Amino acid sequence: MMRSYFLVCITFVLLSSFKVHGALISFNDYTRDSESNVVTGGGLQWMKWDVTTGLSINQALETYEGWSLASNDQMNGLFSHWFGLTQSNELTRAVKYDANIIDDTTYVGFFNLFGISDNRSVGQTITSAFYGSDKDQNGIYNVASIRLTYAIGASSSSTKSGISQLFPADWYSTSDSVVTYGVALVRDIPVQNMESSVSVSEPSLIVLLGIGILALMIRRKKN
Ligand SMILES: [Ca+2]
Repeated sequence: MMRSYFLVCITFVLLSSFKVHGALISFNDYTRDSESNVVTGGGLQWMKWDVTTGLSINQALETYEGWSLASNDQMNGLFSHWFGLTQSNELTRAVKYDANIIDDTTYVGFFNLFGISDNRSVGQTITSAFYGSDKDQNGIYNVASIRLTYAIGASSSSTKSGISQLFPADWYSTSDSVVTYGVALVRDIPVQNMESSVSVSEPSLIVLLGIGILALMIRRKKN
């Protein structure tokens, strides 16, 4: 009886400590714990784009306290790091088309980290998010979009080609929402973040140790 209770305790502790630590998804200097919606990279944290799918900029900012809309510069930084793209002006549409995409794995890596906001398009893989600084102050913002012209996992390689683009420039208001677009939310990397992955597991370890000692004591008493 005591032994089965002990086993249940151990299992519970082990399960709860595993829940905190999922696998670390890492690509192109960006990382995300598989249990988390937060991507860390380029000196920033990004909310996965599919978390805010269908929300307007206003709704996303209301829902996620402490987060702000990614600026033009921040989105430019992300796109130039991942895809070698820059958009210098709010009103300029930066488009790059790769008829023979060199490296699909970069796209797939991005989707794995940032999620796929568009699960409606068949035969292609798209993720999109609102962002912008509204430098021309007309109340209209931008959307970034990354698209593979085939579905991830598709076996046909003959049609493989990729497009990545920021489009259209200066197009959506803060109350507009699109069922296949997310909102690019960013925040500074929390100071305690570096230590949290270590400190979170400590209480579980202590509990585990305590249970172990308790089990030993019980065993000793029986003997
Ligand atoms: Ca604008």
